[in-house]
Amino acid sequence: MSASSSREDLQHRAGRTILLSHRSSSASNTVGTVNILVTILWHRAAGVSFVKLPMFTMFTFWTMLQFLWAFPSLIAGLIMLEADRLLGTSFFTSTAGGSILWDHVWWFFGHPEVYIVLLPAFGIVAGIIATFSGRPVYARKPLFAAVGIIVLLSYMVYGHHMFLTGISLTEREAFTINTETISVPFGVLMLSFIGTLYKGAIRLTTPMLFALGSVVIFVIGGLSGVFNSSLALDIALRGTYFVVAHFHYVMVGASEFGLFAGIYYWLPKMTGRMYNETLGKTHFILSFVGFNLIFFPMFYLQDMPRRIVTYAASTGWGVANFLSTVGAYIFIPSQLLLVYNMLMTLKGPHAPANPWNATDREWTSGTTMHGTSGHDHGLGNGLGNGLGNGVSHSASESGHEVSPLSTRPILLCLGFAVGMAGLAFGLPVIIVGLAILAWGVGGWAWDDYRGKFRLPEEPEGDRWPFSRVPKDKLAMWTFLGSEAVLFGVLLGSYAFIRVNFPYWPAPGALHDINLGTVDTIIVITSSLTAYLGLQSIKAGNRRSLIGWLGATFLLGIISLGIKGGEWYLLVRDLTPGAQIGLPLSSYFVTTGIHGAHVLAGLLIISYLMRRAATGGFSANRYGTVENFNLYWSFVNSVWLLIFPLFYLM
Ligand SMILES: [Cu+2]
Repeated sequence: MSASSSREDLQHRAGRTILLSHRSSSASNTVGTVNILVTILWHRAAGVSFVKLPMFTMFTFWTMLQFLWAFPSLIAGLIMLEADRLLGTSFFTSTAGGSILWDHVWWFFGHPEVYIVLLPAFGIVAGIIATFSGRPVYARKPLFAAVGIIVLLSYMVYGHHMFLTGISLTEREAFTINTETISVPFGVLMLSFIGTLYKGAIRLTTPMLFALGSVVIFVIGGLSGVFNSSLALDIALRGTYFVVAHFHYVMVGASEFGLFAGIYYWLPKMTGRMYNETLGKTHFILSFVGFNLIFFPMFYLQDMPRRIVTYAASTGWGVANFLSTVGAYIFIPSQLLLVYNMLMTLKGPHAPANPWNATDREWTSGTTMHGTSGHDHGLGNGLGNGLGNGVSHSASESGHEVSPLSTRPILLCLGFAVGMAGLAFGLPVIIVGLAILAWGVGGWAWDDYRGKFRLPEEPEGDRWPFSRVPKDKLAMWTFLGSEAVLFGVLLGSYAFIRVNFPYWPAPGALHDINLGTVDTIIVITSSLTAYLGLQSIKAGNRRSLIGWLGATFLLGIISLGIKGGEWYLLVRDLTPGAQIGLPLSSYFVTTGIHGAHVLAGLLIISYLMRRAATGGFSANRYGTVENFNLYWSFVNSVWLLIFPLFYLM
């Protein structure tokens, strides 16, 4: 093998690994999202309504809805891209799909992603501004609604990234108007911040300086965004440094300064010690000056194209670029001050319980996060501390120390990641990955059988509007909401391809309609058997539950068998090495992902049967069977969409 071809081979492998690990990280994102959303919906302390949530948690709540509905689009896009690269499908290499299809799928994720990065930072900023103005957050209710509207609009404006891709004029006009609308809810945010500051007793501590810096930078970034959202101006500004400046003001500046504000604000909470205020303020001044010096001059480079190595002196771009370079030499090294300050804090003077005289719960509960007697319903309510609460409950109420904490999920993730890397690096790596995965899943199931995760009921908090919904059911619904987007994007891509593809095969030409019909009847029947199983256990009949689960399992196997047979016949007729046409590309990927869901369902059924056999379910305990029914009906309903679209039309 020549040197260049082995390098290409390496690049190819690296690209594949990155692609696959992106997809697995998107999948774990979904699970984490469900966790955080259900925590916020179900584990609020008594009296904490949505509007009374701590600012960071409130903003995180909305951001999680963006995670939930934006990431599946990225996952679907990456699945199609992988299929193109590894299996020879032609989603993005054909003219009927191509780069426009990729743009749609990518930007449906990509625009919300900007707010996914920005909004949590603004949640931190909102809380900090209130604390250091000594005033409550101004206009909480409109603020809550405004963030919700931002989330909603974020899904509708993505086309402003596609003004010059050849989409129709009507689409471009619609996306211009949508995008400009988004400045209204952001205006509400700014008014809330200003209203909180107004007549406040302002203390310019390091967190407050960074919070205000974040707002100032965002205002500049946001205003420049109004120019970009105009179709006419975008045509002139596209691909220039003006866009680079806008993008960095919003994505980097506003978010990063909010993040820094949060680090300083909660360092005393996290470590129990105070950081050095003078160093913190120096860090702020250097960062603020450095950042603006890097990116503000770029607003003047409206004729300098992006992604060029060098340019002639006659262009006149030299001065602005020189200033940017100076700014970078100030901004980047000054971050070492933050690292140094954080390390020094570990040895710093002890912090009082509430050094900021803040009114949020994480400060007023009188404990620190690293302490052991934690009922921190403030910050922790949103992120992670729900678990900590669980520990203290189970330890105090069961009398002996049984921790529900488990390392198994981490093993599962590790195994999954290694296995995925194996797809690029060869069979031995896959085997190691699968072994770790099996160890993680097996151990997890074993812990579950031993009742490790059974926790006592928590005291009733504010669960509106889900007071009557068990939390695992809520989690299942949330998860299915995200799955609906995944299949929605796959079927949307089908529709896009179908509209643009010139010679779609007639019904019956590719797929056997009779076989599809038989399969559909089996699928519907399996929904019925699963439902009868649920009814049996509700009536307390465990044997009957096992019987119906067995029947469901069998029907699932038969359905997968039929699809396997259909796949075999289709693959047999393909020319080896040739690209797979769009109709079959779409069919293989959509039914493949659906089949994977059926397979996961079969695994769940075998788990349920085992648990039923060991007495895990009864007339008052059948929640898991009910959740499986939800999942199974969802997967089967998706088939009821796939069947007519691919077989009958
Ligand atoms: Cu955008």
